[in-house]
This record gives sequence, structure tokens and C-alpha cells, in this order.
Amino acid sequence: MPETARPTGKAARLREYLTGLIDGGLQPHDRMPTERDLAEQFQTTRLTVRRVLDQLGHEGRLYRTQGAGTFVSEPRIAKSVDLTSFTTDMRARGLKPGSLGTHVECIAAGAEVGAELHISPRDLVVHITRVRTADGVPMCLEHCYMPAALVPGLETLQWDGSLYEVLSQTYGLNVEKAEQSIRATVLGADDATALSVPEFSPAFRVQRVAFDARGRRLEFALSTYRADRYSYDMVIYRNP
Ligand code: 16G
Repeated sequence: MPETARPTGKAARLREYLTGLIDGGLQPHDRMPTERDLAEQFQTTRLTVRRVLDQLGHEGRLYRTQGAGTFVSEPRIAKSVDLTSFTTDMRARGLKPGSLGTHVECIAAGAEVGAELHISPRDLVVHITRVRTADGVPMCLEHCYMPAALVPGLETLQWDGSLYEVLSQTYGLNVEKAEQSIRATVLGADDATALSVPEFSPAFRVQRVAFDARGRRLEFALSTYRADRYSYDMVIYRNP
């Protein structure tokens, strides 16, 4: 078993010390002590120090810049699995939601989207693509598809903000329930560029079908979230 999975006493103490620094006084982008200083302080090898730093790097708590050192990462945005919109999520965290490069079109659903929305592949859907931002930082790449029959004129409407607010206020459609799956992925070149991260960065791919109270399928959405800035948090209960 690798040392990182079953740390020696020194590695465990070092990890505790470093997480204390990250959670304690240090701010995002502050520099961590050097490998050499940590090895001396904990009377251990640089290899052990590097493994602990690497592990914290994989967990998204630290990042390294070649030749410059190791720094504290921005904290992850804890996304609850409650049914929310991007706008609500960001506001709840004191961040300003925004969108970049919004593109809206009315197209034929095609086989995959038609199957998810329970409509014919030839039926029209409104397709919205945009990069969602938090305080101006790209966080998530969204593709949303809605049956055009439910949202007439959405493609020509002047709006820039919360889709769920528009659905509710303009069309009287309220999302009540969603079926959602979350899986891991790595970003291809285009998605990585859109999210301002290097190609092959890890990401969460979230697929959602949203329903209203009458059970109508309002939206099929594919959202790709940066894994370095997101965690999915949930409260779970033991079955009685
Ligand atoms: C979230 C939803 C997305 C929805 C959007 C509406 C997930 C995985 N996806 O990003 O399906 O279209 O919120 O947000 O949660 P808005 O009202 O801010 O436009």
C-alpha cells in the first residue's frame, strides 16, 4: 500500500500541521513552507514531505508552480445536492453569479435530448450554452435544453441571468424535482479553455432532468464543473 494511504507517524503529523496552516492563518495563494524546511522541522525525508504535499495537491488544497513553490488553493465551493439553481447557489455563498458567452438557439432535439425530454427527435428544443461564473471566475459550463413548446419565444427574449427565474416569472414553470447523476471526467481542450484551466483537468459532469409539479420534463441539462473549485456535499440518513 502506498505511503500516502497509510501514513507514517511523521507523515500524519506533517499532514496535520499543513492542514492546520491551510485552515488556519493562511489565505488562498499564500506560499507554504519549502520542502526542505518542512523536512528539517519534521526530521523526515524530502520524499515524505513531497508525498504529503502531493496528496494535499490531489485533494485540491494546495497547488504547485514550477520553480516558485507550493501555494494554498482557493477553497472549494461546497455544492449541496439540494435542488437549486446556479444563481441561488452562488448567492447563498456570498458570490456574484454571472454568465459568459451565452448562446441561445432553437434546434431539433435529436435522439439523445429527445429521449431525455420524452419528445420526438424532430421536436424543437431551446438550447442554451453558457459559462457560469462566480465573482467573475469561470466555474461551470452548461448546456440546457428545454422543449420549445413549453417556452415559446425564449430564444428571442432579452434576458441574462437566472434561467429558473425566467422559467418561473415569464412562463409560470417551476422546477420541483430533478433526476441527477454526477460522474467524474477530464476536460478536453475546448471545455478546458472555456473554464480557464489546463487541458485534462478533472471535472464533475452533472446530468439533470428537471420536472415541474405536474411531472412535465422542463429541462435536460449537462453541467461541467471544475473539480478544483467544487465539492458535492450531502446529508445522508441511516434507514430505520
Ligand atoms: C444549475 C443546474 C442547471 C440549471 C441552472 C439554472 C445543476 C447541476 N444544474 O446549474 O440544470 O439550468 O442551475 O441556474 O445544478 P440559473 O437559474 O442560475 O440560470
